[in-house]
Amino acid sequence: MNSNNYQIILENYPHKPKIELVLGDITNQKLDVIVNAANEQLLLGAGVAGAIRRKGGSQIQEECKNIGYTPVGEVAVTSAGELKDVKYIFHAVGPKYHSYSPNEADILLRDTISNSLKKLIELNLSSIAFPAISTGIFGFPLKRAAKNIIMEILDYLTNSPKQIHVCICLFKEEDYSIFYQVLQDKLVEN
Ligand code: AR6
Repeated sequence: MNSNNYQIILENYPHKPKIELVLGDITNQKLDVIVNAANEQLLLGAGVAGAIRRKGGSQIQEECKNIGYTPVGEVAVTSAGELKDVKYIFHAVGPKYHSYSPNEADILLRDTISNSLKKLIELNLSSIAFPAISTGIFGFPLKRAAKNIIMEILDYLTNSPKQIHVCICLFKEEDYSIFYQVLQDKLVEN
């Protein structure tokens, strides 16, 4: 597989949602929402958060400061600052993998996905890009995260009230290949 972009319309789901996998930097995605892999203090550190801070400017961190503490599994919303092709940043607080039992970590990771998708609908938006939340500094094993993230997206899409476009943006070719394979497996199972 050499492509760095894969898209599929789920024809047999209500409202025919689109799922896309992209290899690249999430701050280059032109969608309504970019999801940040955040921490509970909403301090924009390294990884995805660092890229958002660099390109989005200091306003995003200021807004995060005003919101303050956000529990693991939940999502805070800010503007997209200088990221002009994006309407909002959703700061989804993923679990630190080693702070929980594996099953608890799975549930919390899935919560970040479902809470982000709920918020997308609440705000009447229709496209969103997720990074592989928790798989960098927070240490979540990549394949296990891919299964949780993709299963939660597919579960949500079976009940989605409207057509939405969900992109998962991977930073490394190896991560992209794993997500691609997990997505193919889940689509066959469903
Ligand atoms: N675009 C897309 N994916 C990226 C990018 C990017 N620009 N940069 C890294 N990744 P991480 P976490 C991938 O560490 O594990 C921060 O300090 C990366 O390869 O960003 O949830 C926060 O402030 C990995 O697969 O998020 C928190 O304190 C995935 O994105 C903490 O890290 C997530 O890596 C959150 O840790």
